[in-house]
Amino acid sequence: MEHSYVDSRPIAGQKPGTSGLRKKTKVFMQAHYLENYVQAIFDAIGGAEGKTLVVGGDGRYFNDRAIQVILRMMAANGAARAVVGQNGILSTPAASNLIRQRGTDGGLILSASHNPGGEDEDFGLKYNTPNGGPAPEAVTDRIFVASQAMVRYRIAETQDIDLSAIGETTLGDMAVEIVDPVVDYAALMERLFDMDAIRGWIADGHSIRFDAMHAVTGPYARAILEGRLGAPEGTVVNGTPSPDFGGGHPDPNPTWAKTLYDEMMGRDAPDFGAASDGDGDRNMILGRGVYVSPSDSLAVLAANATQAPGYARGLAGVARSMPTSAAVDRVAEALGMAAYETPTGWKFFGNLLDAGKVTLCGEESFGTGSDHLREKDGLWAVLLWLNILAATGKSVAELMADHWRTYGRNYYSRHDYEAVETEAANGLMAGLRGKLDSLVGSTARELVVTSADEFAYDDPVDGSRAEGQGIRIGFEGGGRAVFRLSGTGTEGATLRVYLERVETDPARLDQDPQEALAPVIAAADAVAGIRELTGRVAPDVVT
Ligand code: G16
Repeated sequence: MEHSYVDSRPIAGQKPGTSGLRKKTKVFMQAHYLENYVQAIFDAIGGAEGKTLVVGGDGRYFNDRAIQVILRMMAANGAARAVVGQNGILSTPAASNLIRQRGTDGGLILSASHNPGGEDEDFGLKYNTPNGGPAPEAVTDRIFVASQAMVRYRIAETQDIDLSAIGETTLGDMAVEIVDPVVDYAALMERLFDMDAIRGWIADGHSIRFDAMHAVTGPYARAILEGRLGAPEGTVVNGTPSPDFGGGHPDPNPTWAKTLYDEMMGRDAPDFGAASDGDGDRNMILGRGVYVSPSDSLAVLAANATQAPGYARGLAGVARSMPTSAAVDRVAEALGMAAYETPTGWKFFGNLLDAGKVTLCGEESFGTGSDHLREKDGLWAVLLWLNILAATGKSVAELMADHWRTYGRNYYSRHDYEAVETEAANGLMAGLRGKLDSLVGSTARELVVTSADEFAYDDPVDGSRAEGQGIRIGFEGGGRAVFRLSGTGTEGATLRVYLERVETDPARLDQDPQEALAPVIAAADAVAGIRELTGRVAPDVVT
């Protein structure tokens, strides 16, 4: 087989963000763009020679063509084996599972997650390390450096390879193993959960609605919920993946999964509702008439995880990203567990999970997971919730009410201002950074500022330090506002404002979060000058 060296040159901006490199699809489709980045990944991990890598993606537009390029580059760079999802499809959690189960040298995941797909939308690619998790910053920094030193890449000159038939084939000297994307993942779920109890709960007449948002989780949810657990056909909606996610935005939150949200708030709502995102790692949980915020979901799962066989021995500890509410910390304190606070990005949980310091972790951005993988896992969260509902016999609303009575309620909301002019967003953050010291003791609308800093994280396992991870403002009475710029957007800047306030008065646990948080919202705007500096009067997305 012919291998070619193709002359190239560094392409600006190939810097991985919160989770891999995400750009407009057309940017990825430019000559040499994908190739440079893939070669940079290989160069950063000591070459692909002799390595086995898992390769798969969420099936978005350009997935099929990009995967062919990646396989040809692996072959030309001397890789020994590619383990590929049938038709190039693997959910992010399934890819993480395969990397771990096969003990591979890592994997390449083609996804821009919850970002829309299509020729005019977004594409992404990330490298996961042999532990199955997203590459840590030391590795992504090396990838960026390699991309900026690129002079040529290697690619095999061959025809496309047929990825439709399960089995083994070759590409030059490289073995290509095409696997069923669902089977190994479903088997893992069966080991963790009391499937009989969930099956019984469904057979008793409890109903579920799962919205796969035209994305990759459809086949997984159908196989597990409708197949193995016996939920009626039609339980999974929007279950056929499409390259542009049905023209939608595959982000499971009340804004983008509005149809499901509205159904769950209606009179004839099912007992349990959930949605997952483009690549299957995020989840949104709902009960009849109740929306469970991701931060609360993490806390409820931590408090009740021992109901599931996979966690019956108890949890070693829990971790959450800094902007996630402290609801899970209250559970950890009550149960005598360690609680860790990390920067945004699942990659920061990897060391804690590998070291056995935590069993469960989660983020406000609709991600929850455990030590079963090194990625967040949407369907896993759904199954753990179902296991808890089946084991306790309580409804989602009852579980939430009990939880808040026991631990107090961390009212929480995130306000996103999308596609803000980059300069304005950077200016707002720089302005805040510049006045951190003078803020303490000042009054913002009705609230006195009691603390103000920029979050930095010292990894307790490898000692690495991550700085500039979000600005935290604490207010009198326990309120908090956090300001961060998204690391996953592809257009301008997205300003995220995370708002929180804890309430322990049993008579005040039933408020609308926006109302309960109104003083913190007003104070946050006053401190940061959001309206003046961005020209925006209201957030684009409220979760
Ligand atoms: C990615 C990361 C998450 C992170 C989220 C939000 O999620 O994997 O760990 O919390 O981005 O990041 P940001 O606030 O920077 O946009 P996903 O689901 O997009 O892979």
